[in-house]
Amino acid sequence: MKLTQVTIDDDFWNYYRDLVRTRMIPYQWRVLNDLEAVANPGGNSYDAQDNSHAIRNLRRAAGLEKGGFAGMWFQDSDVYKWMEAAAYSLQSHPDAALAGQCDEVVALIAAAQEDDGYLDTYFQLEAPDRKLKHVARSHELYCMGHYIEAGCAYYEATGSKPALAIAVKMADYLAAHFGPEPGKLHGYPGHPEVELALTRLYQVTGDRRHLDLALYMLNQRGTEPNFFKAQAKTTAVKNEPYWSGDWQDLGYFQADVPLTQMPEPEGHAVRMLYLLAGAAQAGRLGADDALMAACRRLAERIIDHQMYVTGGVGQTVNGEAFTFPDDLPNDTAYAETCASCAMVFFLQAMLQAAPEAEYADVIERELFNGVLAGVALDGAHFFYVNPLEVDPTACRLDPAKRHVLPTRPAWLNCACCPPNLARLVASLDRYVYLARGARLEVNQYVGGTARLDNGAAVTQTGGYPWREGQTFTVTAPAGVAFTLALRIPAWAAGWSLTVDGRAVPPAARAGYAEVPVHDGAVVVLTLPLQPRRVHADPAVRADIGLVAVARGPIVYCLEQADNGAQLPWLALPKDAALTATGDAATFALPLVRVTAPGLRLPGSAAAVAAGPQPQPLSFIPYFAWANREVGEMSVWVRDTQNA
Ligand code: FUB
Ligand code: ZN
Repeated sequence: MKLTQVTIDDDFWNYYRDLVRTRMIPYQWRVLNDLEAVANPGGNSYDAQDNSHAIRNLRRAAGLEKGGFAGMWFQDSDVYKWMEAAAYSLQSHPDAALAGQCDEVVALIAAAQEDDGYLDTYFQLEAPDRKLKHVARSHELYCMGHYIEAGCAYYEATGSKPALAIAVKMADYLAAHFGPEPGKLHGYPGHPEVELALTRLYQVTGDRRHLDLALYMLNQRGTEPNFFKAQAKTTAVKNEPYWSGDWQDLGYFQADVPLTQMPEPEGHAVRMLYLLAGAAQAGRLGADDALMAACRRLAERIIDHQMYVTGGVGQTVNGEAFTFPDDLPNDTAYAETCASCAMVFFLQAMLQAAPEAEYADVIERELFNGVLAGVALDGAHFFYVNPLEVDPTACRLDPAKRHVLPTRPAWLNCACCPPNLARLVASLDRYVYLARGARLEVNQYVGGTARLDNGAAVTQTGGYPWREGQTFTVTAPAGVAFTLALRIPAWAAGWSLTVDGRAVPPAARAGYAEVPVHDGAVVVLTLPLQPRRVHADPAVRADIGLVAVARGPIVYCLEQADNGAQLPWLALPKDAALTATGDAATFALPLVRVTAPGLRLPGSAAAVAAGPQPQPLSFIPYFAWANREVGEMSVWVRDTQNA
């Protein structure tokens, strides 16, 4: 049984998918073409200090205008991720004008690509003699990888042969320069991404050489003699104009040991996760058991010890990196939006390899929390860093918190996150179902319809994540029967199921409730959505004595706008009832708040004698924070004995 089509029609996700289609894609197009005033020269270094110039760089590389390169040296990837988002959007909403823009971009990219397949506008415009000389830092393979993904997506959406041809030509270039053969670079990129892209190209073209190159790069990484060290001794220089400074240690690049021997996730978080995403895809497609075992082990280490309750990953601004197990500081967290996107790419590949409800749980956590927090409800402001605690004064005055912004800028100097988020939300349909044999797994609770190659269709409806009760209605040709495997989230104690109106005993196998279905079957799954308290593992020093609030998959936070200033003085007594309350008025999309009778602890020496005073607490979903006036925010609140 295979999925032939998944459509989405869901109250919650329609808001975000419409936002991507009607706001983010057009807005980002204008930004990439320098038509939006995003520059903020006086702002934090995370705000855009200048316009994007990304399309202009391509025009210049194509010889359509004169001039050099501007922006981050991997800026090409912003265009490619935009194009990938547009491709997914076209798949669900055909739009001739957008397709026309994409065709223009494809023609521009084809004109900028060199005859041998190379494309990286920074090197073409600024340093043509430095191509592939410093692969640890250069991002050439990162950019080409992002194009390959975009080219595949656009080909799948529209059948564009030119888009696919560029990708194949790039892959041929890479195969001509990397590999075990004498005379080639026995290496891999400093920023993994192309490995995942090559697996995608393999799936589109069926050409095994693409998968083999991905596997080569993945298994070569971190072996001796070390490729990065070798380039450092020969062609790489310490102070590249695009990235000066000391040689970063190999762990930053996940290149000190092979992935199969890496004990803990290490180094730059997004690189680590893209590496794992590529390894999981290549490992499953190439039946590389050692890579898959490494992916499973590292997934567990990340999920259990280096992931925030919001799904955020990457604890420190220094190297945008992992630190060590159970170190999860809330107010200096990095938790880049791209890292949450990358967790989804990685764990989806793991799920494709084998059903593992926990991975689908984490994907859900990322989607509703870590990912969505990256974009404002207007679709035109973006977080790069996603902290769990913010004091705007500290952001301004504490140099250790410069990376933590209390409000989303209109664009970012390093603009990797906005188009990453756009392409993920636009491709949400890929994450809802997986067909495996005669079993249709429902991994995400998102309304819409899944069609199967046996002629059956499953329509999912319901008010998730706000209201209980998801309904699955099956239509199927006579004689067609299959199993619906419904993920039971780990938080869903007390879940229940009815089939054709009759309650069935709730039994889950490896995290999935399995229901045999045929034409006309109606299955209703009730995942209880009463608000709950969440405590961190006691090993997490930053969260000792604190509690968070969640409801279903949504993690909540306190904001100053609802609760006043000095959030650390607020406390949630252990016996305080948590109440879910609909709020359709405050934000651009209706949501559910959680309220509780709380306490405000004495805020001055003089007030200590009076003791804690009652204060109602109002929690909003974490993804919705920073959409009103600038103020404090905290996910964790003091956990006190009963009032
Ligand atoms: O290096 C390219 C992108 O910039 C990474 O993926 C992000 O983490 C940021 O460092
Ligand atoms: Zn990013």
